[in-house]
Amino acid sequence: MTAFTVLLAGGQVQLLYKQQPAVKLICMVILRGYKFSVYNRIARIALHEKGVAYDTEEVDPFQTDVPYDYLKRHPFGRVPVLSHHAFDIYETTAICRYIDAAFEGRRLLPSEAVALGRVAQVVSIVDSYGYRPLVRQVFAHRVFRPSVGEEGDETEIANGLEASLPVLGALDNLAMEGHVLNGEDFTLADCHLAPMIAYFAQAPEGASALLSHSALASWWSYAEKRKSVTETNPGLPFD
Ligand SMILES: N[C@@H](CCC(=O)N[C@@H](CS)C(=O)NCC(=O)O)C(=O)O
Repeated sequence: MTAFTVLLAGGQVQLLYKQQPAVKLICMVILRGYKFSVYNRIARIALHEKGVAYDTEEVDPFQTDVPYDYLKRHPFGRVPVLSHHAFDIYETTAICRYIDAAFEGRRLLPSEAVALGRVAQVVSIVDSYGYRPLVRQVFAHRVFRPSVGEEGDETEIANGLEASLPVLGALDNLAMEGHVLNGEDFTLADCHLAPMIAYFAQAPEGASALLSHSALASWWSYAEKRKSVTETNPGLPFD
């Protein structure tokens, strides 16, 4: 602390204290998760969109020794968990809704009923039908595993590509309709989808499947340049 005096209107002198700039403030928001996790990145994109300052704590859910302290915060051992002061919350959709409601800034959920319904629909499609084929099958086996010196499984890639087509088709229809994924209003639907498409499009098969869905491809060419998306790009382990 630095002490300094000010002269008040009545002539009294008051001693005030000012925080030194070098003193680090304790961050109230911590995102606990795994750098390469798409779900971790969804929450990070929402935090960046709202301009929230946060710290990160690395937890790899794929290791066998996930710390006990973490499991107390997330009984299913997945990532991420958001901590805000003493409040912990897990499940990415819940985390993102909390971020949107708890912090100032532009709202990431539309107020209008049709668009609000579409946001929830995109999030649910991505979670229920998209994550596994796009990320765990196509990206993991074509891009991530080879990047760490492991062999990808061609059958997983082929099955993942096949299963990704109806997902891309459904998202393309929603982008074409224009209530969400429209390149104008960046919502929680964009936050949820961007990390999955970012990974999927790194596989050559993924990139060409995306290109044959023109509304979705055009949404991605807008979303991939968004600051919150570029700032949260985790790269690959040995980049
Ligand atoms: N329903 C969870 C899903 C989170 C999730 O599956 N995260 C992955 C990383 S992208 C994970 O923790 N996987 C560990 C595992 O499958 O054991 C959420 O919405 O947060």
